[in-house]
Amino acid sequence: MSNKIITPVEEFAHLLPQEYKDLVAKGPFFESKGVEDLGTFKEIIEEHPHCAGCGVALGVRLASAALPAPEDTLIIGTPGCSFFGLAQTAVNYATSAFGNQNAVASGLKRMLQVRYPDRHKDVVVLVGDGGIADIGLDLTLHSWFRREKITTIMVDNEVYGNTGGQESGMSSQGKILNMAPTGKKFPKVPVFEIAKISGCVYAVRVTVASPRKVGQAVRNAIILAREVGPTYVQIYTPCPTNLKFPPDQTIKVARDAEKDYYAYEEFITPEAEEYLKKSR
Ligand SMILES: Cc1ncc(C[n+]2csc(CCOP(=O)(O)OP(=O)(O)O)c2C)c(N)n1
Ligand code: SF4
Ligand SMILES: [Mg+2]
Repeated sequence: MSNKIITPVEEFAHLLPQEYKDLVAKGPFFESKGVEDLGTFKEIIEEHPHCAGCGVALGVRLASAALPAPEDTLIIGTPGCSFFGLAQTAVNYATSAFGNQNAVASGLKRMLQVRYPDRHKDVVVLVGDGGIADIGLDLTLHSWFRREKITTIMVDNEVYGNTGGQESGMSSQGKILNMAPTGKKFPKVPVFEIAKISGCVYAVRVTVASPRKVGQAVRNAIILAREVGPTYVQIYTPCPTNLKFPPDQTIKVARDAEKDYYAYEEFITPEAEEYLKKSR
């Protein structure tokens, strides 16, 4: 995309809302902005209808701030809470039927490669744990097996938040939820471990309690997906409403998990490591 597309023509500039003008003048387009710059630029997502203290909203905000080229990014969503904020993000966005996101992203990435052979167009799947670990698991895995050059980001709140609290494959064993009253009977689906052996060249497990690490992971993942292969970032984004903790405790819940079963972990292939070094 050229910045001519977003710059208002002089004659009509006065008709545009201030929000839009701010986005053009102070937004992250055509500039190198990241999570560490938050508070100094107009973000592509600034308002959302998520519950107070929503970890998913924070995960989506951090991932959005970390996009290396928002002007050349297409985000693919699917039903789930992440969808609330994403639908209002000032970046190209398409939704898919629940679980189909990686198939839709694969097709669109291929189409963009044909249409823009000389330009990187970043295709990023940004969806919930149910969308990836349950109904979308087969299509996610096959996109990795086929080495599709897309980034998959899971905002893992360990529950179906959007539909009122059913257990997800990513819910912890024993977790009691609104619609799992006797507790979940099996452990978390090991999507992070599966990513490492299914074709991903880079995979990171991280929580919203470490914003800079989230930003670095998302950025690396997107840059590597341009030429090296599929990448995966799994972000723990706890949901106060369904996991039933006070909304001002989200970061504490994530930090506690980081010290326990959600420790930071990075996987990278030698080829990806080499590519990242060259691109710095
Ligand atoms: C094919 C299909 N099945 C079921 C649904 C209903 N549905 C919408 S969102 C959702 C759960 C989403 O859970 P998750 O992916 O974990 O996202 P969260 O809301 O927790 O962020 C379900 C079951 C749907 N929209 N389409
Ligand atoms: S239900 Fe949970 S994940 Fe969904 S918007 Fe509310 S806090 Fe966020
Ligand atoms: Mg969920």
